[in-house]
Amino acid sequence: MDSLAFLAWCCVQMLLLLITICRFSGILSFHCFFSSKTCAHGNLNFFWCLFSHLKSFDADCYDPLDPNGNITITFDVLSYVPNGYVARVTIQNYYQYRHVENPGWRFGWTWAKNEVILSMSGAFAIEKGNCSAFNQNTTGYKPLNLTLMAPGLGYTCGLLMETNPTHYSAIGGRRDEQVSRTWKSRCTYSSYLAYTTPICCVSLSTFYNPTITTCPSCSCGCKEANGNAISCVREGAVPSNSLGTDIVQCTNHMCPLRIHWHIKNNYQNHWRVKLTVSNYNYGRNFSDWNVLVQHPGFGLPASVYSFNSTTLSTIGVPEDVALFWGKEFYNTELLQADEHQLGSLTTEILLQKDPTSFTLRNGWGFPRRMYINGENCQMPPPDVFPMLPNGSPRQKPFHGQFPHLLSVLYFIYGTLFGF
Ligand SMILES: *[C@@H]1O[C@H](CO)[C@@H](O)[C@H](O)[C@H]1NC(C)=O
Ligand SMILES: *[C@@H]1O[C@H](CO)[C@@H](O)[C@H](O)[C@H]1NC(C)=O
Ligand SMILES: *[C@@H]1O[C@H](CO)[C@@H](O)[C@H](O)[C@H]1NC(C)=O
Ligand SMILES: *[C@@H]1O[C@H](CO)[C@@H](O)[C@H](O)[C@H]1NC(C)=O
Ligand SMILES: *[C@@H]1O[C@H](CO)[C@@H](O)[C@H](O)[C@H]1NC(C)=O
Ligand SMILES: CC(=O)N[C@H]1CO[C@H](CO)[C@@H](O)[C@@H]1O
Repeated sequence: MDSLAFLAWCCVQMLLLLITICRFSGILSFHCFFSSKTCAHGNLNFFWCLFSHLKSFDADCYDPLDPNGNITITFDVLSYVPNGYVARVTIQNYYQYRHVENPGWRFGWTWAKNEVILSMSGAFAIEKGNCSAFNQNTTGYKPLNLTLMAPGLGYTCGLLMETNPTHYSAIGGRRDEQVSRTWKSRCTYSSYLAYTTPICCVSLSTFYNPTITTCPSCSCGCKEANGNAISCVREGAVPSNSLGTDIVQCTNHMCPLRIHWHIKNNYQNHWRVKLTVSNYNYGRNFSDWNVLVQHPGFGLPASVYSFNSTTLSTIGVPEDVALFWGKEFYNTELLQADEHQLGSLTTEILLQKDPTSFTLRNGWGFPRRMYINGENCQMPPPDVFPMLPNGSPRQKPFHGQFPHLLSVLYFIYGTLFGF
């Protein structure tokens, strides 16, 4: 390999990171971090996905809230050298709320001929290819079978396709140059490929009804040995070797993550919600988490006290969509459960009322859909949502005449249930 070291080359541009001098065969993989929050809005509306015929399109592959989301891989061939070529590989995350968890991504491919990687910078080449199979007449074929682990399964990458060569500015912006050749591939995510069961569920409660609507049982698997049973540990019985493993506390839902939506107060012009995310996992922290809420109330300005937030533009989705994530140096990490408590994050949200649409009837005050880290959470069915008290004159839309009574009710329920 030493004799080939002179080919080492270096250059870093754009998001990623690697320069390869390519020549033989094998699978390349490297790991490294890449940007977690990339927001982009495209107008493309086509979408395909492997396995889309196996389960509902909506739930698994096509995400109507982020229809253009993709991870784009670009191979820019910068130059040809006597026995190979120098390429820059760029990975761009165009998903609005899907990031790469620890320990980071891995990316690889198979070579068309018996090429190898002679040198790389900006990433680590774990496997460089088979030097014994090296053939001096090999030229620049495009890599095949791209594989992206981010960090687990879930992504399917298309073939690398020839596109217009990338232009970049050189000499401090005074010259526009282009690379020799550019190939692009689009990788898309399917939670069906990544997880066999959901990883999250939603529970609901209100100030006006003492009944808590729990997560649907067996949302993420069942405790009992009835086919899709998963193992769990009793509350408080922390396993000693849980670090880095997915060991969840036994619950009726068996989900590692739960989001609780509590309608807390109803004021004249505002209403207040408490949002709590709980981690039932004894061996896993979630860093740079995000929570997405689809709910009609978020079109108006809202005050979010403990999380960072934004509204997302979504085309063709009737309700507003808000995205929440942690505040730096405060709660960007959702900690694992321990023997005393669950990992937890919480915020209150003060929402403005739109007098034409606001109501507490018929479950209007509950979210339509919630995601955590881009994974859909199991919602309870609407027929078990907390109801307004039966026969009460106050089941008409609330208009602020009753805040006193409601706050007393809330106080009682809040004390009983510890919201
Ligand atoms: C990937 O997403 C970006 C941003 O939404 C979009 O501009 C681009 O066309 C998409 N790529 C493909 C191949 O669809
Ligand atoms: C490497 O290539 C040589 C020659 O083609 C072959 O005999 C050997 O089995 C290959 N090794 C691996 C690990 O593929
Ligand atoms: C790689 O892709 C080619 C077609 O591009 C296919 O024929 C081959 O079976 C794939 N190999 C693997 C290991 O997936
Ligand atoms: C999660 O974070 C806590 C606190 O920083 C740390 O003690 C624990 O080891 C972490 N767990 C894992 C699995 O990394
Ligand atoms: C909110 O998020 C933005 C983007 O990630 C960040 O720049 C800003 O510092 C965050 N604010 C707080 C208070 O963490
Ligand atoms: C493209 C090219 O030059 N291919 C040659 C590679 O080497 C083999 C055998 O050494 C030749 O048969 C090919 O023509």
